[in-house]
Amino acid sequence: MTMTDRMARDAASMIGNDSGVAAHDVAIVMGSGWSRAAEALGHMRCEFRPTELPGFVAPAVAGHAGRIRSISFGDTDVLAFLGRTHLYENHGVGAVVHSVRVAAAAGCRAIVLTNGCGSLNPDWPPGTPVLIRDHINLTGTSPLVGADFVDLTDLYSAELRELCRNELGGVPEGVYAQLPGPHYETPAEITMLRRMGADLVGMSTALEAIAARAAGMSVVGISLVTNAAAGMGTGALDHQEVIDAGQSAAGRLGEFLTSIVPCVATSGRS
Ligand code: 8IG
Repeated sequence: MTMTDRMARDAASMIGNDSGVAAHDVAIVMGSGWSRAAEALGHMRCEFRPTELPGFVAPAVAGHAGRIRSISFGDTDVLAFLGRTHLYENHGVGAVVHSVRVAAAAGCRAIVLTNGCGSLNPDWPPGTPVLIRDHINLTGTSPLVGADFVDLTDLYSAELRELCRNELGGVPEGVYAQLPGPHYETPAEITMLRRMGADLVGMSTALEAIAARAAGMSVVGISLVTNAAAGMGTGALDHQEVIDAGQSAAGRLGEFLTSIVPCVATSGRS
């Protein structure tokens, strides 16, 4: 067992001890704009700061709350990560996927990865939630090392996407491109990404999805469009716009999560 695996196992056992939950069902990672939606999810059993658990690094970005919560939601035991570690923080790809590995060690069979992102589709303005159908990993790296040839053909489970679409009604699906950041794109890069087949662009999620699949979890990805991608909108991109879009969508995103978490949990149990 590697040191990172050991830290994930130790963090998971601390969560298990404090929550009294032997095995959680579903993990949710709350990205930019999503943290307030966690409040809709139900009764909080216990909460940790990242620095209280092995292997987590303290969050650096305004709008990324940085808490780990065990939540009881109906029959479902949810492990919610409010905020994430990004590749651009330079703690390495292991730190980026630590939450995912803790979720797997805590028993989660499925994970919902959320993010805020830029939109390359003029039909999807800020405030639009989009299911991730597939991704393009442009980080140049992988959370896996060695001869770990994980199949990613159906990474964002078609079955779970169908369940979510039925539950949510009319939510669009798109391809998410993960770039390393922390800078946003140039308009020329957005043109390139559109030609590659990307609909959404951001700085997270793809590496976590790969780690989740490698750990045997089902994966659901949901993006909240917080801005038009560079050159697609009217002006410059700024972080406040991202925070504002999340805050005004928080209520809807909360309903969104409460309606899909039971579906995701049920499918994870079978
Ligand atoms: I929120 O437009 C958010 N994150 N790369 N580009 C990239 N990341 C983002 C963007 C965006 N918006």
